[in-house]
Amino acid sequence: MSKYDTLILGAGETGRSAIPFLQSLGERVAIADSRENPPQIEELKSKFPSLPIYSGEFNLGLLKSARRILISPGINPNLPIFHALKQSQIPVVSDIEIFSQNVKAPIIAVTGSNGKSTVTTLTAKMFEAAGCSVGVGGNLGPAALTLLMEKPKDFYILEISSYQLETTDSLKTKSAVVLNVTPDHLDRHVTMSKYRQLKWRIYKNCTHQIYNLDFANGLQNKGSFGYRMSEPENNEFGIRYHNGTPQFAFGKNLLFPTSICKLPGKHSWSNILACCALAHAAGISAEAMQKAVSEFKGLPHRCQFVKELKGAKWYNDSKATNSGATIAAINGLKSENTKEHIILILGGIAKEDNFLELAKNLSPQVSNCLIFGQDTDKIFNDVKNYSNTYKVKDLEEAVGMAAKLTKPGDKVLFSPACASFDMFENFASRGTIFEELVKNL
Ligand code: UMA
Ligand code: ADP
Repeated sequence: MSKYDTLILGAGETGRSAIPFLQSLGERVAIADSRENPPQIEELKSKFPSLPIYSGEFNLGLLKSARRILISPGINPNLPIFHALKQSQIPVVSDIEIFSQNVKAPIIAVTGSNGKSTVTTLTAKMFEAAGCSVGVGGNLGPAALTLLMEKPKDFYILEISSYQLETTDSLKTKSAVVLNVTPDHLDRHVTMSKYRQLKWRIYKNCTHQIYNLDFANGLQNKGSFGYRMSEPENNEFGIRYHNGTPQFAFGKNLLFPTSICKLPGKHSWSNILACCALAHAAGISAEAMQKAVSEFKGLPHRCQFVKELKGAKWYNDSKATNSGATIAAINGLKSENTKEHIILILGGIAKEDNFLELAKNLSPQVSNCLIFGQDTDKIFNDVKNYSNTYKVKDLEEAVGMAAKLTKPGDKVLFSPACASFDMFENFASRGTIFEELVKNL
C-alpha cells in the first residue's frame, strides 16, 4: 500500500489550499517543495503539526510513495522526473482535476490568454444578479479547492490557466470559453500549437461550448453559442446598431446599449459578450446581465484610470503580462485625435514572447516607449523603429521621464507586456507601486 494517498507538490497557494480539503476527505497527505527552505514551512508546521513536509529537490522515491500526485501549476509536469514516474502509473493531477472529481454543482469555466479574470468576475456578478449563489476562484484566486471548504454554492465560476489544464482530465462544465490565444507562457509550453491545444482542453466534457468567432484559428468549431464584435446570427451574441447606437444583442434581439459599459476598449465589449454567452447557457436572464454590466467598474490593475496631471491622463495596466494585453490597451485608449499621444511604459520578463506585433500597433498614436527591466534590450530592438524609444533604469525613472514628456491631451499607459518577477513581488504590487509614484508626482 502507498504511504500517502496524495503527495502535494508546491507549498504555494494551491498546495496550501489542498491540505485541509484532502484531509477532510480522510486522506493521508504529505507536501513537498523543491526549494531548500520554502518560507511557508514554519506556517505549515504550526497549522498542520502532523503533516509530513519535504523540502529540497524532488526525488523519485518520494514521488512513488504516493497513490496520486497533486502538482501545483507553477511546476512543469514535463520535467524529466515526471517522465520517469510515468511507468509507475501514478496520476499527476492539478487542483482543478481534484475539484472536478469532488464538486456537486455545475461549473462555468473560463480560459484564454487575456481577459480571464475580468470575464470570470463579471460572469459571477451576472449569476449573483440573478439570485444564484456562486463560488468564484481558480487561477485568479482563491485556489479552487478553497471553495469546496465553504458552504456549497449553486454554481462555481472558475478561471483556469493553461498550466492547470495541462494536468486536468475530467473537468465537466456547464459552459466554457477560450477567450483568445495569443503568445504567452512560451517559456513553458514552447510552441503556440501546444499552448492552444492545452487551452482547448477546457471544451472536453462541456455542455455548452462558447466560441469567440472573431478569433480565427484552426481549432475553431461551431459551438452551442458564439460571440462576435459584429452583427450576430442565430445563437450568437454580438453588436447591433439601433438608431445609430451600438447595442449588445443575441441573434436579432437587442439586449442593452454598449454605453452602460464603464470599461475602456473594444476588448471589454468582447469580454462582456463572452460573459453573456456563458450566463445565457446556464439560463441567466438578460436583465441580470444588464444589471451586472452596468455596475461593474473593472478589476484593479487592468487599464484603470489613476490620475489626471497637467491635462494628461495616467493609466495602470500592470496586469498586462503579455503583448496581446498591451495591444488591447493601446487600441482601447487610442483617441480620434491623432495629436493626442500615448506614452507607453513597459518591460520586465518577456517569457520568450517577441514584441514585433506590439511594435506594429504603436504607430501613429504611441509617441514614446519607456522600457525597463530584465528584457529591456530585446523589447528595445523590436520596437525601436516604431516610436521614440528609451531604456530607463526602473519604474521610478520611467514615471519621472513620462511626466516630462506629456502634453495636455496625452495619456500615459503603464502596460508592461511582461511578467513582473524580475523587480516586483507580483503584478499587483507592481501596479500599486506605479500608482504611488504617479500620485506623488
Ligand atoms: N515550486 C516548487 N518547484 C518548482 C516550482 C515551484 O516546489 O519547480 C513551489 C514554490 O517553491 C512555491 C510553490 O511551488 O512554494 C508555488 O506554486 P505555484 O507556482 O504553482 O503557485 P501557487 O502559489 O500555487 O499559485 C498558483 C498560480 N500560480 C501559477 O500558476 C504560477 C496562481 O496564479 C493562482 O492564483 C493560484 O495557484 C491559485 O489557483 C498566478 C499566475 O501567475 C496568479 N498564474 C499564471 C497567469 O495568470 O498567467 C498562469
Ligand atoms: P487574465 O486573467 O487573462 O490575465 P485580466 O482580465 O486579468 O485577464 O486582464 C489582463 C490584461 O489583459 C489586462 O491588461 C487587460 O486590460 C487585458 N485584457 C482584458 N481582456 C482582454 C481581451 N479580451 N483581449 C486582450 N486583452 C485583454
